[in-house]
Formats: sequence, structure tokens, C-alpha cells
Amino acid sequence: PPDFSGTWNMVSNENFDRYMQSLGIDMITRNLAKLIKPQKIIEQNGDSFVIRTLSSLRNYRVQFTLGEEFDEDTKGLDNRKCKTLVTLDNGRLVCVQKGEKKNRGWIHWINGDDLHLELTCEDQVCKQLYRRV
Ligand code: RET
Repeated sequence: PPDFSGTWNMVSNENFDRYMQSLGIDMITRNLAKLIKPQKIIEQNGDSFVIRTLSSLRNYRVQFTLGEEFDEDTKGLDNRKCKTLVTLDNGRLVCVQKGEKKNRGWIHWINGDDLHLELTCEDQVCKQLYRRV
């Protein structure tokens, strides 16, 4: 399985605005968030992960163990509670965020020095690309 550990800088971000809209994030935050290029810091120890999304605007931290559902509080993003489960599927980290929003989740995968992140909420898919620092 791939090792996601490391520091990754954003290089591109497709459809982020509509993804944020589908989460109900206000326009002021969306317009600021569109301008920033966050950094991901991932610590992976076996099945345990800590993923930090760092930016000048806000930071977000999520911690999980593969296969163990947990209560996620998306504080600082859309401030909702989800029942979240992350599993590994063919080298991809697949996350399902059960809650008020339908079809919500994300997928992370690695290709060389590229880290792909696909974020989904309802009918919106945001495609982000990060590169290893
Ligand atoms: C920022 C800036 C403030 C507004 C929003 C943000 C979005 C963060 C997201 C984080 C996703 C994290 C994941 C972690 C696990 O891999 C950039 C903090 C809305 C969407 C998928």
C-alpha cells in the first residue's frame, strides 16, 4: 500500500466553489477560500492517520483509523456532524461522510509525487491536486 505520509502543496483545485456551495458555505468565506492554496500534512502509522489541511484562512485536522467509523465535526468548514468511515480500496483512501448532506465524502490517491483528492458533496465533485514538497 502507498505511504501518504508527508507534506503536500496544492497545485490545482477544480470546482471548489460549487463544492463549497453544496456545503452551504457563505460567499465571503468561499471567495477567500478560492484564493488560497492549502498545504496537506499527512501522518500515517499503519492504519492510523492524521491529516492536517493548513492555510492562512483556516486549518482543519482529521484523525482516523482505517475501518473504524468515527464522529467527525467539520468545525471551521461547514460545521456539521458526520459519521465518517475511511477504508483503503486498491491503494486509494476512500472516505464516506454520513450525515445531513447526501453523497458526501472524499478519495485520496497517490501517483508518483502527486496526491490527488476528490471531494464530493451531493452532485458536486471538486478535484484537487497536491505535489510532494
Ligand atoms: C479551507 C479554508 C476555509 C474554508 C474551507 C476549507 C476547506 C477545507 C477542506 C478540507 C478537506 C479536508 C480533507 C481531509 C482529509 O483528507 C481550505 C480549510 C471550506 C475541504 C478531505
